[in-house]
Amino acid sequence: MTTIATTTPRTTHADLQSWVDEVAALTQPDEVVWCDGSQEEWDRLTTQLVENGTFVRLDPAKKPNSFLCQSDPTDVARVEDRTFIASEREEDAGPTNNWVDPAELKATMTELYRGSMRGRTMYVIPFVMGHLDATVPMFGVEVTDSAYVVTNMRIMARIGTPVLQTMEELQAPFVKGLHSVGDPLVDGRPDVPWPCSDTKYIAHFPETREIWSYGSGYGGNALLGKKCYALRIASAMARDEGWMAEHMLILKLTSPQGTTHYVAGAFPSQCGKTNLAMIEPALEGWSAEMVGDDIAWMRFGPDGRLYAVNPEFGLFGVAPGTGMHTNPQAVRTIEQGNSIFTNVALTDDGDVWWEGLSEAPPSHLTDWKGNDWTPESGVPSSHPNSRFTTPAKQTPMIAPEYDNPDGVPIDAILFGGRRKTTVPLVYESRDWAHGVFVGATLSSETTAAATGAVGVVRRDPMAMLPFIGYHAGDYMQHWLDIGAHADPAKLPKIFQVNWFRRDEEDGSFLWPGYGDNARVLKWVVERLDGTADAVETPVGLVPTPGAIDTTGLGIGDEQLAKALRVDVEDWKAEVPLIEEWFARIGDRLPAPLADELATLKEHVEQA
Ligand code: GTP
Ligand code: SPV
Ligand code: MN
Repeated sequence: MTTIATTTPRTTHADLQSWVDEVAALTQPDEVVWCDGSQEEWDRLTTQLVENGTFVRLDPAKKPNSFLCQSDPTDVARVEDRTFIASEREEDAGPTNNWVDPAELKATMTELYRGSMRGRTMYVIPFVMGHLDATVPMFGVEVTDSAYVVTNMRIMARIGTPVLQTMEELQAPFVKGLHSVGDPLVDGRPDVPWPCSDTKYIAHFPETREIWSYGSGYGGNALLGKKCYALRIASAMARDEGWMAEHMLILKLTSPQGTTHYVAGAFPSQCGKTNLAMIEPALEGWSAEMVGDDIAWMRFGPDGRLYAVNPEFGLFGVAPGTGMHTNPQAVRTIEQGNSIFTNVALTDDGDVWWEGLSEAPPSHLTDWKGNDWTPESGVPSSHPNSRFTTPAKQTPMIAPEYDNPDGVPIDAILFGGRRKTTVPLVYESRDWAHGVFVGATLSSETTAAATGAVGVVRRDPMAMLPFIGYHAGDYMQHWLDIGAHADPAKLPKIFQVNWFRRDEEDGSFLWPGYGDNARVLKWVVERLDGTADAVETPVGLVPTPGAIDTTGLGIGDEQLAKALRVDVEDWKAEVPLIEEWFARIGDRLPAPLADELATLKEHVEQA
């Protein structure tokens, strides 16, 4: 028998209490702490993290109540090859997920968890994704032995006492998230600033709505409300219940005439969601407000339209490339403090810096690995997947609708990825089924958000490849079903965008991006309103020359034409890649998508 310090019941939620007791008995922490989400708790934990060498307190005059954290250099990104969808049947995980039999995986992981919290504190974090006053609040509880996780969760989700009280009142079901860094403190060994393990598992049990995470303290591996719950588990719930859990930003746009539109955008990791969600439009008279920057939960409203909610409470944003010239809103958000910076560089005067924050780098820094750094060092000062964790509410341009549990009605969905070639700056799909095809065949170059090679083109359906909690073919079918249940006139229109196309001659970006992306958004909105021109191409509807507002744009017509061009030879080369992708989906590929592929093939052959 193992005894642990806290065995007195702490909640009247019977299922929660017995699960916490069970986990504590298995993992054997020194202490169990129930997180209340208070300021006092934050102050206590951040102070402790500073004392342990995990956090460096930044100069309060520069970043009040903010901390720098440098992770173990091996634990810096999501680990897709160690991520598992352990559904009862292998076929339900589909061809794109790693699968292990759930009983077998639980047996393996139980042995890893046995005693894994020795010498540590086990924190119990009650949280809700979305609003506590939603019609059906979406509860979760994360049990973790990482104080870093607790502090990040307090920024990223609504946590603590009010959540627990409502859970108790409702005796509500909740998603169980078990997390251990997998580094027990035994034999008097002192702690390290960033405990983790070489053995990593990010496991999901979709039928029982459970998450078991082991060995990593980083981002999407460890902040279980985010990708694990709000996408992988929630996508399985959404399939069962007729809604959608998507890797999407949500943006409110107001035209100079005062009309408002809501746009959602699915771009793979590190492909521009946060930047578009915080856009400062380069076009006079247009304004933008952020509803969400990473995840959208969409349900049909009583009027038959799709309404999106951002289930998160904070931003876990990519640091490199974030500066006053690219994303001024993000800079203003983090300047207010109350933020955690992971794997960026420390300035000599107690502030943070990363590539792209300012044009000229400081003459000396401590880099993300703790080494002296100068502009001559020849390596980046910050990890390419370094991040800021910051409260969404601090964003100056946050939309008031962010607080509405009913969400906002979506007028348009953008799919986008990083493609050096082939994919034009923007085009519109012909109808919902074609739009689902565009999403299902979305492709992008891989980024540093996940471990593994960077820059390799892969298919990333709806930017959800690493996040679909079930069979990818069934997921595509679910999108078609959503369309079939709706009045076509009320469905969002679907577009594809590509901010990352390169000039074949010199390799530079053809499109300036960032604030200038408002020009593309304007065309999208005008298409919704029926006022903008488009030409039919083999892939879809592309703006006519002149349909994109170029007032004050820094590039010439010729370059814009290159960005918009549909090159038939490129698309002839794309078709076999799509065929290969669909072959991988196998016999659960929805027939309408096979038909769409046949149509595309016909179009490019006839062009
Ligand atoms: P995750 O948080 O990983 O899901 O990423 P994200 O989709 O929110 O991407 P984010 O907005 O953080 O952008 C990732 C990188 O792409 C950053 O370095 C940005 O500076 C860069 N980026 C974003 N938008 C644009 C753009 O319009 N053009 C170019 N060239 N780069 C961009
Ligand atoms: C992503 O990789 O898409 C992210 C960062 O938003 S993480 O939370 O690590 O998943
Ligand atoms: Mn993301």
